[in-house]
Amino acid sequence: MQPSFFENMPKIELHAHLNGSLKMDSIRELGLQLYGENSSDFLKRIQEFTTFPEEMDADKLSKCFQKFAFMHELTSSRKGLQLATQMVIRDFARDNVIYLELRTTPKNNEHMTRREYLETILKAIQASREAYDGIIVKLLISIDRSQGLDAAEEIVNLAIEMKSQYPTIVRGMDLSGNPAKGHFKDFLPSLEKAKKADLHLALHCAEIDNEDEAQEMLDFQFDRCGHGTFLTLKQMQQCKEQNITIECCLTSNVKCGTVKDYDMHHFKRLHDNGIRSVICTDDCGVFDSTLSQELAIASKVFSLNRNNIHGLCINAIAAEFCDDNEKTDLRQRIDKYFADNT
Ligand code: 6MZ
Repeated sequence: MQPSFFENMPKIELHAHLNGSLKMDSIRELGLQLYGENSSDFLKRIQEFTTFPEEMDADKLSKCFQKFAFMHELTSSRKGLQLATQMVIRDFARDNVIYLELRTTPKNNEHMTRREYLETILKAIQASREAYDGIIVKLLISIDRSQGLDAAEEIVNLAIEMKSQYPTIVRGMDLSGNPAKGHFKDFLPSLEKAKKADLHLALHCAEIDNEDEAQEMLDFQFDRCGHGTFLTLKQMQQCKEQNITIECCLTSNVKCGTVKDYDMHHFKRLHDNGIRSVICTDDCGVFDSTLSQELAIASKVFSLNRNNIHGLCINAIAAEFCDDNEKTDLRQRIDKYFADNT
């Protein structure tokens, strides 16, 4: 299959962090819009943020988290955040993504409260549908495990409130942030509350080797597992039994050093064992990739044929946090593409 097959294919993205999905060109554009004449200092710093050392480094994942500070600076004002959200949606739409679940951690600073942060993004999402060719965008609200429990509690309460105000957009919650920091157990009450309020849960789990924590998470039960890199085979089977879909982010894992190389990626084990997985980008800006490229890599490295790729799309539809009418419509669009491109 040619790269154009993946580029033209209508695609579904289920694991994309808003600030990590700002592409280099969009960062430049945003810098110019925000800082105008004074943007040259800022532009000089761009290069360092998408550069990853080639050699394996045990600390690579932690270093990756330092890169986000750069984007957070750009989106610390309402204007910057609104423009960034629009640009991220635009860039996914340009890659023919027709359904996008964006996730982000609400931040508070001198310009915005966490509520205002979310409202700014929600307005930008509402405006995006017409602007970018009918793309459907949902929002998952993240708890950052490296931050405290008070922040988590405030964020869950906001998520519940925003879900009632924007029921078709706010669909679920995520637990993310540096997996070496914080403990899942501490966030249990907040996540229980989210579950009771019918928010779907897509949680980062087993991104690093911590079998006990992964087990606690699986026993808690949630809808989708971000990464799942270090799940044991038994835990993968548990995902299958519990109908948990695993969001595989190939380039992210390789660049962060949690997977040595593409051909060592756990996607293969999942695929071979019939455990439902999907291909996602994670942070397509930071990792300089696109969903089309990630699917092309998966197809090449794991020898996936057209039916396998179609199967991955069907997995993604099954795992989306949207309503059945939207799923039916997306399924028709994707099936048509495969029928027209035999
Ligand atoms: C865990 C990640 C992540 O929320 O500011 N994030 N959390 N594992 C990953 N693997 C590489 N990549 C990104 O987007 C950036 C934030 O998403 C989380 C981190 O908390 C990061 O600061 P937002 O929009």
